[in-house]
Amino acid sequence: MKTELSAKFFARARKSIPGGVNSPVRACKSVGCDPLFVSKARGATITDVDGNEFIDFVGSWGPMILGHAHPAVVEAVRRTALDGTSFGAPTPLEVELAELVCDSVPSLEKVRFVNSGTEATMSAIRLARGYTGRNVVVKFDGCYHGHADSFLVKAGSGVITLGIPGSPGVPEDIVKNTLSIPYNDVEVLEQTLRDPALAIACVIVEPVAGNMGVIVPELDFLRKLRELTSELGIILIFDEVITGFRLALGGAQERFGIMPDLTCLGKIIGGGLPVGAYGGKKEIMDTVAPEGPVYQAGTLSGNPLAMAAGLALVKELRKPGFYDELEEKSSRFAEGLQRIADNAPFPTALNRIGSMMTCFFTAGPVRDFASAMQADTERYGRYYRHMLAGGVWLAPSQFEAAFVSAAHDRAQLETALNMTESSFKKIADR
Ligand code: KE4
Repeated sequence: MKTELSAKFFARARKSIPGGVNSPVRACKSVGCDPLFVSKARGATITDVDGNEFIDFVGSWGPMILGHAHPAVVEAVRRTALDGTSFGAPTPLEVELAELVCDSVPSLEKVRFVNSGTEATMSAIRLARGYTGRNVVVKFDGCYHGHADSFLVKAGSGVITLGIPGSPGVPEDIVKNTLSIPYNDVEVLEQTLRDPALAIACVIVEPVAGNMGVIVPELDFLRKLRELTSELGIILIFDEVITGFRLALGGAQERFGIMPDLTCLGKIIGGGLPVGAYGGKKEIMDTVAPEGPVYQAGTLSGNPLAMAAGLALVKELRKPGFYDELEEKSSRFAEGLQRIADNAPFPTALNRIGSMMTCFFTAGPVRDFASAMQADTERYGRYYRHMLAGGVWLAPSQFEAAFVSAAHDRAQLETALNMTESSFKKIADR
């Protein structure tokens, strides 16, 4: 595979951008190769600057549920841009998208748009602290909620991928208000939430973990979490930046029938443009400025291009049968993966829900951070490189999700399965 142009861009990039990338996990450090630079993408195909084409299972880390460059999304952005790109004033587009998002996500009565998932979660915990007057935030080991100071405690995604303990620059007196406990552990959850010494403002959880690889909650875990937070007056925040509009139109909360007090969204609702959102019960959201005293702001929040892209995308998701078709395609693909994994001469564990999945290179069950960390990341690196050479674009980390989109066709999914089977044979030694 020719990679000369990517190599040249990477060398240039490293002179002007830290690590040559604008987000650490893209540097491909944990999978033992240099990043390829992308020139374009359409549907489920991504093309690098050297002209190599790949079947894409990263989907820009989640937003591309329709596939890349969907005509409705592209036309909406093109048309909107002709009338200006940002005004710093309200537009009808953000009202329409807010109404559509609140109509789609069961627990949302009001929503505020921001520019990233990190801004959404950062704002949601500030709101929870402002609303309750308490400071402690409880999160779960291996969950990642973006890079705001309060979250960089035993976080997932790039933090575990790079094996960094947290991050320098996060003051101890911030971290002391963040408690991280094991995912799927009801006993520790109850002990923690009932601890009278803790003034807990909120619990924030990925209702399906996507940042230590995919880990599905055991149903009593979310149910107990909702029961305890309701009983103790603790705000329950579902971080649905990945699962929102991914697992169902109404996200994980619709799929599991468990309603949080606040929800954080991102990725899909921007159609690939920078959008995040946080929302929930009116009584809580009306504490946000200018309605209430909890301050949060953003120059580009509600950006018309991003709103137009999000509107076009969400309207496609609301068409009858969209999720049934995606589920059918994803489960057929996962069954094929499972058959390959079952015959692999090394331990594997496939976790899948809806169109998000992770094949862990360790014996299952993978149900929390500790079991995920048993994965053989060196073997994953070899798997990644074989798949890339074979034309399949995976997340450059064992601790991320692979996504099936509406654009993946049968032939592409079959090709990916065949490539997986052949890659497994090549990495079977040691
Ligand atoms: P952003 O600030 O990256 O838009 O969103 C942060 C975030 C919040 N919550 C969840 C559940 C998330 O998964 C994320 C970001 N996801 C990672 C990949 N799993 C982004 C990829 C990257 O950091 O480059």
